[in-house]
Amino acid sequence: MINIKEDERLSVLNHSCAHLLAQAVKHIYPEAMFWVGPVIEDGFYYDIDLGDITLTDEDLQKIEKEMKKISKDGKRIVRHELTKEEALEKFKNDPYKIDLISRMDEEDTTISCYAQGDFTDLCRGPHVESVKEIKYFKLIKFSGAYWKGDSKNKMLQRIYGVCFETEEDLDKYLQELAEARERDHRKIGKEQELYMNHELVGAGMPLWLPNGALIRKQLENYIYEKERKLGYEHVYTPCVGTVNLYKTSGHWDHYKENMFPMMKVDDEEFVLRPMNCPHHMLIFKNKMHSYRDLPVRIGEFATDFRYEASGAVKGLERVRCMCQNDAHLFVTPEQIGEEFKKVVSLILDVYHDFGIENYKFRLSLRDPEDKEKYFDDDKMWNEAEAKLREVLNELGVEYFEAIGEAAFYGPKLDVEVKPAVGPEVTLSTCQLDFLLPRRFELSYINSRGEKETPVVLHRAIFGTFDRFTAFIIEETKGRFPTWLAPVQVKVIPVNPEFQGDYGKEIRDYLVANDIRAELDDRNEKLGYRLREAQTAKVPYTLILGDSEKENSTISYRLHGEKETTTVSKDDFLKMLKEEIETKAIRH
Ligand code: TSB
Ligand code: ZN
Repeated sequence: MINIKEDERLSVLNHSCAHLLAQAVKHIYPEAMFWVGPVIEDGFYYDIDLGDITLTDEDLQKIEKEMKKISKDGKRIVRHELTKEEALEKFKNDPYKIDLISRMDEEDTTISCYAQGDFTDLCRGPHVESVKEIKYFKLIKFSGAYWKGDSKNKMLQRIYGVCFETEEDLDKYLQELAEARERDHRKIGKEQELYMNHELVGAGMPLWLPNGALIRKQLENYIYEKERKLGYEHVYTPCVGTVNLYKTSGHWDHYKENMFPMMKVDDEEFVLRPMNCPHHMLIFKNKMHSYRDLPVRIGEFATDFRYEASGAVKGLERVRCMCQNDAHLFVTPEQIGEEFKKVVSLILDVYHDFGIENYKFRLSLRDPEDKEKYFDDDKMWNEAEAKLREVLNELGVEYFEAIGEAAFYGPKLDVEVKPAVGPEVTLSTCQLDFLLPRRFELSYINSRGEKETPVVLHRAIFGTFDRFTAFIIEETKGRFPTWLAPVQVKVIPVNPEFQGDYGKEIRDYLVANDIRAELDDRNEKLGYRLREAQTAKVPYTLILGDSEKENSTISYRLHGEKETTTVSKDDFLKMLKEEIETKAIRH
């Protein structure tokens, strides 16, 4: 989808449309007061104080209608300049504007306003010449938003909208938006009963329902096998640690705002862990290591807790309780390049298996100015960053660089993907770290018999099972490949009275052969039961009538297709097994 903020003309048009929105709101709600109305990637929003009023869908339609009317009137948009003093006087009854004006620089004496008909707003501009030009727009949604994003402040009403130059552009955008909403993992997650949330458990704490749990289990088995083959050793460790553990690692100083607060138990101070590195460092330290043992690769499907702002929490994609597909690889300095390459290859391998094609590699570097977040050792940073760049160039992988995105302990390679709705997120990550091994005083005996500090690679291929599942739901639009589908085969006897037993027999045969098969022998019309299997996006539906029963065959229909194919049950099983074995992707 187009990024409106990056298109100069569209950006101005959307900004003017935000003013048009405000004017319409003012006509309908004369008491309304306005905070800010910026242009964003997918249009604009305006934060409005409507007193005690909470908007409804009908209100949005009413406002949109009023906007159309004002646009038709076609008033010019005129710029006025004021001194700070004049501005304070003009807006003296509007605490929001006073707040904005007061914070403007004394030297920055000219303050501009834009007027259109009976409405004036404080604004830097620029704007289109007349409201006539604002024709093809749509109000998209509304939500509550705290003033200045602070939950201690008043809740304002935020209205989102979007504006284009032509009707076709607007229609195309709305069509894309509708499709994106259709594949939003939160929608499919509900429809297919993959996960749920409950306020008694808490925001960002998903409960995985049986269907979702089945998918997750497949993902766990899949990556576990891959990692085992690559020499990883998996462990289990507690999802808490003492404050001292996180002081030792540096998280307490550099990552505290992302952590749940400390809790006291007897004389110990604990935190819910946000990362698993410290635990794995201690496991490495538990034993003497020679350079011959390295790399040591410690993996864990580890539960972590992070404080994410309540507004940022989103389905399975951004949660407060997550499970990382984590590993820490302890290597000699000479092994960094080789091991980093192996991780990148594993990422590519996994993406290939899932048919993931739209992603970007981001090399995340430190911001050398930010001495607070990043530990101060330029030599170490420069070396680490150069090393990652070198390997990426060697591999011929395309990537872009992002300053200030590194972890506090080192630079990293992140894989960025775009969800159906909302901004890009990181899926996989591989992070280079010279710092934590030192802080934990880790060592191994090198080939000269001396003690040396290992280097650590932190890596998560799926990122978290939570985020990866969200992504895979959206990639497949809920049409999971057969190996991942919670229910792989739905067995439907045409008439349960006559072929019910045969249906049971086939279901039992499939289940005994490790296929996730379910029987639908309810007393419902065949069409109804077939439709339900379609809606649930079950890969295979078996339709069993008299002829199938007599000939000991089955007739199957692939999801989304009309035609049925008749084969023996053994042939069907063989075909299914092969599809599952090869993790075939459904298109
Ligand atoms: C890779 N210590 C490293 C680890 O060894 C680490 O924790 N890295 S991380 O902070 O980048 O997190 C790993 C992955 O978790 C990210 O790449 C991202 O895919 C996923 N992740 C991060 N925050 C969230 C969240 N709030 N919800 C879901 N997944 C998340
Ligand atoms: Zn780590």
